[in-house]
Amino acid sequence: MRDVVVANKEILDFDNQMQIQDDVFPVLHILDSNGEIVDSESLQRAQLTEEDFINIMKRMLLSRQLDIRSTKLAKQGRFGFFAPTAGQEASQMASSYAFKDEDWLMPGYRDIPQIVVKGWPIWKAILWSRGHALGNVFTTEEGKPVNSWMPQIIIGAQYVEAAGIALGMKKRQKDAVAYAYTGEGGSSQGDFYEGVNFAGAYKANAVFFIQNNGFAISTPRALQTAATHLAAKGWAAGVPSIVVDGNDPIAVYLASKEARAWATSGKGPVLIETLTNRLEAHSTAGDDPLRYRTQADIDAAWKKEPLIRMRQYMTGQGIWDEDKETAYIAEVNALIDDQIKIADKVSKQKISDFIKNTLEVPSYAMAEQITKFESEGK
Ligand SMILES: Cc1ncc(C[n+]2csc(CCOP(=O)(O)OP(=O)(O)O)c2C)c(N)n1
Repeated sequence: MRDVVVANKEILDFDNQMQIQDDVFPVLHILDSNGEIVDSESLQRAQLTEEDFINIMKRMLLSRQLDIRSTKLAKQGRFGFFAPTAGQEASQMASSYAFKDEDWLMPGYRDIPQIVVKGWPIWKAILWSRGHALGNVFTTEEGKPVNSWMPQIIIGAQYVEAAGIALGMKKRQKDAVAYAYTGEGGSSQGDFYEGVNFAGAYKANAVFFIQNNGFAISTPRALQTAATHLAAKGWAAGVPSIVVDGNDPIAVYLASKEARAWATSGKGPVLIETLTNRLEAHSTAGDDPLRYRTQADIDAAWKKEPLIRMRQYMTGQGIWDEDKETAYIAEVNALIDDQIKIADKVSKQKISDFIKNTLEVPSYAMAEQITKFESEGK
């Protein structure tokens, strides 16, 4: 038995406790920013085949191209809402690669690429950005359901939704999970804590991601929470929680895969904090990052972005090269061109339809508005 006097001293040593928090949340990383493997045992554990590597690389490139094209369309006024994703490709694409069609994705507004790789056509994503009702139909081109909730705009709310769906899966003994993404800002919302706590209490099949990209719009992490490790917020709910290098696709994939296995085995949820960086503006609606961060900070972050290291590693392994990348980027851009045409051909949503789509049974005031707009042909 420990000397109670020493233990009491430790308990009251607040500085020491802060240090302990640092020590218990080391960062999982496997592929460093130079494209070198720093932990070959974990690489083996990930069991990624050559095909998997190529698929993850392609998904990350698809996401980057969607980001570039969406930003351009937004500047031309041809897009609606867009939250840039550059820098978060490993955090979003390597994580979602670990999940299956039957798993339910609970995305935030920045998580459009995860829905697209689940089979949601890009033209629907474009319509969603424009606020068109058809953009909220989560089916593939062939009409098969895509297990994704609509991107959540209310920060953190998807955690509560995920907890409920995950409990349903647990009760029905499904071999599936609900996986939800929020940002580090979202991890300060009430819904976040309630969702993780509920899922933890019921040992529900959930995997929660906090994409710590450094900023909640213009507010840096250190100003919006004193928690240096957001994963600690999962510990408070008794949930295994880890911090992962969010620019390392292999580490993110391994963490996600193991979290899914844990959650489907009946042991309850897992929380993963991915350390990443939002390389662009918060959204294309007028945010200027240079008002709250320096160009030098942004330039340094671009050097650590996930595509560079994945490209270097795969090229060294002889499974990727410049020609393959150029050809794939051309293929993706041709696809995006087609998808933009499809989206542009869809007739504009009438104001009356917009109101009709808000509630299944319109309120009295809404019914009045629908009649008014319809009478004006709008
Ligand atoms: C409940 C709620 N409060 C405030 C907002 C306004 N808002 C939109 S984005 C955002 C910042 C979110 O930051 P973070 O969770 O870190 O995600 P990121 O945008 O960096 O991906 C805020 C406060 C909102 N959408 N919902």
